Amino acid sequence: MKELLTFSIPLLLCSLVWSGYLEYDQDVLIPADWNHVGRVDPTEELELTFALKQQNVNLLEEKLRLVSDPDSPQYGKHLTLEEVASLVRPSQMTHKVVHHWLRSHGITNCLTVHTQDFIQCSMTAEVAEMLLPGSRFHRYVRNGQSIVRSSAPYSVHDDVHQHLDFVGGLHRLPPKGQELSQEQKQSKEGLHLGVTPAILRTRYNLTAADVGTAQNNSQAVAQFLEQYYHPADLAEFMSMFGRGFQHLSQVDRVVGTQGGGKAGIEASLDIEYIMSTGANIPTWVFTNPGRHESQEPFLQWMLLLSNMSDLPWVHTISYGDDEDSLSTAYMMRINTEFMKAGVRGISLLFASGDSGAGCKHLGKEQNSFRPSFPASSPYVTTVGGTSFKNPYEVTYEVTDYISGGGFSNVFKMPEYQVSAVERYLKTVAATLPPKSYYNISGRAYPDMAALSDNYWVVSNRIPVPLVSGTSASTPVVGGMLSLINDHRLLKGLPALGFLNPRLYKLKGQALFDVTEGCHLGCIDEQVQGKGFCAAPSWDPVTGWGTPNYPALLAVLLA
Ligand SMILES: *[C@@H]1O[C@H](CO)[C@@H](O)[C@H](O)[C@H]1NC(C)=O
Ligand SMILES: *[C@@H]1O[C@H](CO)[C@@H](O)[C@H](O)[C@H]1NC(C)=O
Ligand SMILES: *[C@@H]1O[C@H](CO)[C@@H](O)[C@H](O)[C@H]1NC(C)=O
Ligand SMILES: CC(=O)N[C@H]1CO[C@H](CO)[C@@H](O)[C@@H]1O
Repeated sequence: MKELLTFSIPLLLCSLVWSGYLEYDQDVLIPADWNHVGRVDPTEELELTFALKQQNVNLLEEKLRLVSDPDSPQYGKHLTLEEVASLVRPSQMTHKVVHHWLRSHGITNCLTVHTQDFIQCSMTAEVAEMLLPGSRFHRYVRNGQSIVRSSAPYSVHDDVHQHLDFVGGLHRLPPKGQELSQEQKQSKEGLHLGVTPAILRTRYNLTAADVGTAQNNSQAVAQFLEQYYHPADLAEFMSMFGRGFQHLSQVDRVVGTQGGGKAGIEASLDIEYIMSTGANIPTWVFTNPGRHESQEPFLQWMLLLSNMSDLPWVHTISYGDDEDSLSTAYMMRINTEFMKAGVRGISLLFASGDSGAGCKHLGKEQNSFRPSFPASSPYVTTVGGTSFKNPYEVTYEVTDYISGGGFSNVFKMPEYQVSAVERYLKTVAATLPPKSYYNISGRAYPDMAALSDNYWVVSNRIPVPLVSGTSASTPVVGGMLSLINDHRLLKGLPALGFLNPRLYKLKGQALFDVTEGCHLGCIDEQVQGKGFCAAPSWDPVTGWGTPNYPALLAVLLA
């Protein structure tokens, strides 16, 4: 289906002549599971988000490197939102040109964010289509959810082209959840060792004393689909599984609007597990189904981060899209947004995905792996998945074959991981998949991992077994990083912030190395269902491995 998009090349050529396509490589096809309702009435109000060109992005990147590198004198000297704003705020010229452009179309109903690099405006569909030549707005529905998107690529006038990164609200669909599977991998039901908070705390060496106590520590999960957690499920989960360690049974703060209806397994899982490893730490839920049908929920969350000066230190996010479905302009800009968070001392953790290396069909008997974003961003910490070697006992961990991993086709390999990745490629050279399947110069992920198989979740008041996915491992790691932040804050040290430069310098110290098993790849003659395989030290399946909490605490407190 994606191949149809090659029509974007002639469009790009003509764009040079009259007006610019900001996102010429954006996938504009709406998947068949969304039903087309029809054209949007010209008088209907839409809400679009304009990502204004920022200043000093190179300086921001350098600053992030310095505050995240434990060997730099600037380590931990994080910026406030105000300081980030004065660094990246768009130029006066950019503001003038963009505002003039909007006003000349009668668009005046706009909000901005603290960093002034996003503007969100309402306008009628008719005005939006005039403003953005090429766009044509339609309504689509799926499972009772309704969205408005453009069926064709949009362009912008030459005058504003250089002042914008992209316009949000036209193409990207609410992000896919990392498909949680709930199937059994072994045959004897009931005999499994289901993963519960007690099992995780045993495996990762958390004692009853390992709970949060600091005054102003907090952690968060973000939800984007029609996914809600129910306070009653969380309470029930904690009463069933929360014995033996002090914990909270209520969310501290919900940012955004929780819808009604049924709880989602994903939302229940995230909140129940971040609050079990990051026990007793105040927890926020960011929930954004999109206030308006034309909003992109993930982008809305990014805007919130740029508009709130007081945020939790750790955020875990269990969603992602294929890199090749998103425009480069969009991914580059979102990556800058991750830098803006990291430089403030915020740790962003993303699930690595549940399709192993992924697979993209390029042509007849020609495939390649398929990286996912934001997992492939160099400025987030990406978490893969593992299983117990023996599913009936707390043993050492092996690769969970679904664990997402590989190499980005968009982001260059960051300096902090070069030697780790080179070492891997050398160690396993003889058994690597053919080079045509992946891009050896790209950002390699995941960075670390945790158990992702056979979790117990309470959803809609019912204990549900056998829930699996990197959606599970991500909040588990997030909770443990929050506990480490807790100790750091008590000692007057800054929060961990963007962890990767420090994580890679540990070279696997304080982590349980995962060395067995391969994840999924393409089902074809060349690779026969396999992607990459775990190996000693870092690998693109489980990263550096899983946390040995007391050891990790010790090295990250030093
Ligand atoms: C950002 O926050 C300010 C208040 O602090 C608010 O007025 C503004 O509407 C917010 N922006 C968006 C896009 O919601
Ligand atoms: C942590 O767990 C591992 C494996 O379960 C065990 O070998 C080790 O002794 C434990 N304690 C510490 C402090 O690492
Ligand atoms: C490989 O990744 C680099 C960035 O690391 C990118 O510039 C290049 O286009 C990618 N190649 C392919 C075939 O996607
Ligand atoms: C991020 C966070 O939890 N901040 C809290 C720090 O403490 C003040 C005062 O108690 C709260 O208002 C913040 O929400």
